[in-house]
Amino acid sequence: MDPDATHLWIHANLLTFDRAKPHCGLLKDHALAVRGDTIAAILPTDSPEVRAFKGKITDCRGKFITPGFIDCHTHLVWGGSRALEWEMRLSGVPYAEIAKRGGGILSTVRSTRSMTEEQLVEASLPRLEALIREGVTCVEIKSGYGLTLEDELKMLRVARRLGERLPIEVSPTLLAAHAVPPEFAGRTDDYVSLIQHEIIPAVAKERLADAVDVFCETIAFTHEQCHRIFASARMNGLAVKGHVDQLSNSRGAELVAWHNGWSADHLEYLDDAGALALAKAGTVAVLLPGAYYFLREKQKPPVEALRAAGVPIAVATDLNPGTSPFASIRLAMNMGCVLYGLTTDEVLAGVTREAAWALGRADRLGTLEVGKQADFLVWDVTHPAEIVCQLGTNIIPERVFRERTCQPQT
Ligand code: DI6
Ligand code: FE
Repeated sequence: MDPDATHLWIHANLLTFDRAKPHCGLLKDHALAVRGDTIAAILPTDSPEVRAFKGKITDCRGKFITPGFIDCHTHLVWGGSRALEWEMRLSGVPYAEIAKRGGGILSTVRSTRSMTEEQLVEASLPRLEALIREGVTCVEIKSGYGLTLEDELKMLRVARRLGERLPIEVSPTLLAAHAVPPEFAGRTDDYVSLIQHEIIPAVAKERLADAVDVFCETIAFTHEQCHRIFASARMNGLAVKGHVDQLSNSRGAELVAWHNGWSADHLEYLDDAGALALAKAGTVAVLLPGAYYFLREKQKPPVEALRAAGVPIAVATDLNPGTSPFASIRLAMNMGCVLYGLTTDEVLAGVTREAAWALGRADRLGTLEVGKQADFLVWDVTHPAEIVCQLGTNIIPERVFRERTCQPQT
């Protein structure tokens, strides 16, 4: 074992998510050693090196350890509230009709534009704290409620500041192509040009985002427009991902795969050709059952086709004020099982190993492996399925983020 290891967790059931092993890569009664912010060793608890260890020891008494959870698709920075719109939807007014009356994404754009960076940080903190309490150690945060150069940069700075305020890693994503802003009504191509030639280069120059996302849909941006945006992203050294094939099949998954994207998200209308394209490119399918639930959709993503093609599947909250207003990764996992028919092993891998791939961070995050970042969770459960089935309880006695133990705040 690494002689400089400082802290050892013993008698743990480790869910390593080693791809070569079945059932989440379970290692029974093992010890996990940490040096600095890195996993230094993984050994059976009864090995001589563990017995000889002189540093700090935590006895897990058979509890489970997983990698820190990764929520790889959120829009958690926003201003205002859409609760009244939700009430209207409950009474039967469709989402598209609300948007036509000036609500929907554009209502959040108005509120978000009117707020300062500090106000947006304050408004977003409780949502991020809720994710942290449930074991999230890395979160993707999209812009997309600014829709001007200034306001998109503002949102991305808020995302960065949130990562500085709380013990969590933030992966920021530019989503300027979320909706056509009112100033560009009827001139979508001009807005796309602004994104290509001004917004993406400015974001890349200030290193404010890792990736560029789009909403590729009949009600948003066309396949062709998204292609232009992705080409600009790649020229500027940013990764690509997309909201694709959610409400119709616009061959969005193929487009993301063609650009070697990190992930294709939603995918309710994905077909076999799309699934094969994702598999070939190694693009992760990110499933978002929360939006499906809140919109009372009927069309489910083709889980069987994704499995058959060997596409890695991640699960995320899609936390946003309109279609997925909940800050709970465990509820998203539960919905993945109950609504989409995923297995508990699949959703657990979907918020660890596969979510790390979806954020281009698989070299550092997502599995328990020597050399990876020491982000992990101790779970007070007798079986991993309890993490997914039992909601609302605080069953994480210890959350370790880069070697610092941060008790989930209550
Ligand atoms: N992600 C989105 O960005 C849109 N739907 C989705 O699943 C809508 C977000 C919103 O209504 O604010
Ligand atoms: Fe989304």
